Amino acid sequence: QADKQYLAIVRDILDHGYYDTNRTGVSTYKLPHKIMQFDLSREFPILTSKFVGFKTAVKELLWIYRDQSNSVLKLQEENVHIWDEWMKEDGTIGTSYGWVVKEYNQIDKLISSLKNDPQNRRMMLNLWQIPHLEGGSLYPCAFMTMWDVTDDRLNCMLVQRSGDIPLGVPFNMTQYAVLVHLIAQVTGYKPGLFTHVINNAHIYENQVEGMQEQLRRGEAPDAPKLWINPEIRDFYDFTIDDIRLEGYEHLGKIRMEVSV
Ligand code: UFP
Repeated sequence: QADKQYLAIVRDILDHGYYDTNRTGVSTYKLPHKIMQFDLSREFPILTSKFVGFKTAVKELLWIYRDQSNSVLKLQEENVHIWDEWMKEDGTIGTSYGWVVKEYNQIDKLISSLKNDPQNRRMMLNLWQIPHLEGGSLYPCAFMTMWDVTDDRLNCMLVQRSGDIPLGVPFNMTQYAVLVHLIAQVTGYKPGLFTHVINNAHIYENQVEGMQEQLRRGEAPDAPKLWINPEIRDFYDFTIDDIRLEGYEHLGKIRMEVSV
């Protein structure tokens, strides 16, 4: 199911995408407003048509929302190097991501609202804080989640302003699905709908071949399952060892270029 929705977007961009320039200097094929929606009670959204670095994705997620230090060195200690080239002199990525989560106490406010006032319609995590954008190393891509409780289920909509469909999006969809599971567990709800909205969905022209290979592959027969340590009741107690993907069968890596 995850592969089907994802690969439908890939096919649509390759068949009908508009070719245009952008900040990086490498042109893209792009379509506006692509949306995926998953029922987390039925499936965990990770691609099987290629390998996705689940551990790395979850480590980055915990770094942003649990650790909140923005320290690139801390990520490096865990063998994650995705932020290396954006590290500032102080060893952080400035006033972005974890910094804005911490500055506005966003996780505690969300959890408290979900527990005490679940019909509140103002529940969100928002990394797009205009006065602090310039102080950060990179403007956040997946920048906002909005939360809702309906029929004892926790639903979440992720809004991503800019999505590198081959590399960024498989990573982002999986890590935010994990976040919904984590928040659901510590607030006592069952995970519900996860909707992923991508404003500018693009494939860089040097990634087209890799995407065509992935389209030819299809998907693995069995979907993996997410395991979360059921003992954890406090969001800040989660470690990478409490979150595992079981039975992840995939059709192997596909090398594709990243444009920065
Ligand atoms: N990108 C993602 N997801 C992320 C992230 C970056 O898809 O989580 F940090 C991609 C989107 C785009 C580029 O291709 O990185 C960022 O460039 P821009 O700021 O010009 O949108």
